[in-house]
Amino acid sequence: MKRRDFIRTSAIGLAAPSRLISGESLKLNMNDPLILSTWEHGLPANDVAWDVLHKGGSAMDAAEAGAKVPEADPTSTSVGFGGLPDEQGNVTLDACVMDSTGNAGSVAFLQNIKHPVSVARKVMEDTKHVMLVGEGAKQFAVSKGFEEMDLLTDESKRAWEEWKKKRREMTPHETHDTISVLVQDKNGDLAGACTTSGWAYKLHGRVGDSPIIGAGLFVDNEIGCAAATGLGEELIKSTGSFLVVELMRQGYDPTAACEEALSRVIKAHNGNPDFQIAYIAIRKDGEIGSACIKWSFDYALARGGENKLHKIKGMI
Ligand code: SD4
Repeated sequence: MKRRDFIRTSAIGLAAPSRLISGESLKLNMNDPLILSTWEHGLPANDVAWDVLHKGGSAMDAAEAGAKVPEADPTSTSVGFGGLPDEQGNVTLDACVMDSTGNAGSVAFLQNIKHPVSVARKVMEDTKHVMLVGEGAKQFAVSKGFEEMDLLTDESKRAWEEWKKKRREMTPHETHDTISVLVQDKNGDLAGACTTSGWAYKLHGRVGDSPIIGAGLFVDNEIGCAAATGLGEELIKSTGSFLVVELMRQGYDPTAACEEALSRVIKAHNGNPDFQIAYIAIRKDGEIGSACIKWSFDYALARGGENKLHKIKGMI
């Protein structure tokens, strides 16, 4: 083991408590709901989610409503309507939801439907399944009353045509901004939603982490919840969001849990990955955390009547 790795491992070893925690041991801070979401478009998403909570909606209602904000916004080029297309010019969308009962729904490689997060919720609530993909997901959405529409805007079409001239491979951090929304309502219940148009100019048919339960999002109402943004392939391989929640169960605080999950990815890439992953996490007692591999990452936090963007620096 290299010295640097040894120091990192021992430092984490010291920080990590040795016993598993249970929900009962985390004191709930009732009546203090909070919404935590990714990137700057998390701010307007949080506003809408907050309204939903204020009107008595559940954590799941709020997370879905928040995620729908960038989905509908054509200037948000990595989510929903206006999202950058795959290499063939198709906008293909991934989304999932998970609620406080541990129930989950997801859609992947969905086309021509503006609100994949709402289709994911319908999969969760109206079917026996967790995940629908592609044409089947679209047929299901249409059967539930979702309208088909062209999601490629003039702007995103222009960007794709420009890209086609050189066909340079883009990594998600260049076109980033998946939205993940984590919510704790006034009862202390947790829920989350995640939605994206994925890696810009990807291969047709590519699916990222965002619709994969445990990769892009995971909720365990006893312990906490976590969600991700960044290079989906690496998030899938590390079962990232599930890992963050499990580390919180082992006693890591939310930020330490995000860092430990990322340190494994960093190590797997010889200490110097050339991509971004960022996590956000809420522990059941209302403590929040976040970490990112490199560069910087912004998360939006709404709590106590304030909705603010916070910038964090990368671990390497
Ligand atoms: C993906 N995780 O499809 C998404 C991309 C992303 O910010 O999060 N971008 O891999």
